[in-house]
Amino acid sequence: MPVPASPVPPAPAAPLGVAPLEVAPGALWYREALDRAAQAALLADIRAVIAAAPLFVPTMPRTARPFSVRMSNCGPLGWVSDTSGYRYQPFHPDTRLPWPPIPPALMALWATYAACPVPPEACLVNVYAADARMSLHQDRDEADLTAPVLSVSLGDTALFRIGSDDRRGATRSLKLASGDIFLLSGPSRLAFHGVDRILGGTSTLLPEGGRINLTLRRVTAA
Ligand code: MD3
Ligand code: FE
Repeated sequence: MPVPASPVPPAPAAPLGVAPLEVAPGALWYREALDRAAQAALLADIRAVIAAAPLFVPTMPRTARPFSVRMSNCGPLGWVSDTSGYRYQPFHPDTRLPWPPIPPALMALWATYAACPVPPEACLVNVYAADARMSLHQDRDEADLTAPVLSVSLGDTALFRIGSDDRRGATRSLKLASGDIFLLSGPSRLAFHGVDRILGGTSTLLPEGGRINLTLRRVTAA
């Protein structure tokens, strides 16, 4: 049976009793959603993902300039960038092996927070050293731009910036801390956003310092 086109799902009621802050229409910030034990368990899962799918350094399509953020993925698809462009593909760019599966704990977070009837297909793992950043951009490499994106922050706090779907529009800055969950749905799905800097020494979760951000994404249209 074909799945009928559905409108962008409404914001979920506060899961686990954590009230979200709606920082822009459809952008829901669940501060301290994960306690320390849940963060540590997720970190162990992601260490295993990185052991199977080593961090790679993406490069800008036009200039071949390396990103300061290192990346990996899990799930049937993973986001990569090189001189051929930005894209999702089912295998690691260096090892050519399939990406490892999305850990069950992350699938459970999608079920709890995303209010999306279809499962995520990609989890992008962004690893920020103390001096890494991510310039203002939109996420629009996904064929399905109606599904939400779910972000989980681990480690040092990020000074994160989010605007509107107009690059020249006003932006606001948020400090995304370890254990925060951020859901981008509705009009905010196409908001420009980036990471201005990492605030060193703000978390003890990662012994090496820095930050890991996980984003769960739906890629293909139903
Ligand atoms: C707003 N990552 O991987 S997560 C990215 O902290 C990315 O690593 C940042 O931007 C990071 O593409 C931000 C929060 C986030 C993720 C996806 C979004 C915000 C978003 C998609 C649309 C609008
Ligand atoms: Fe993004």
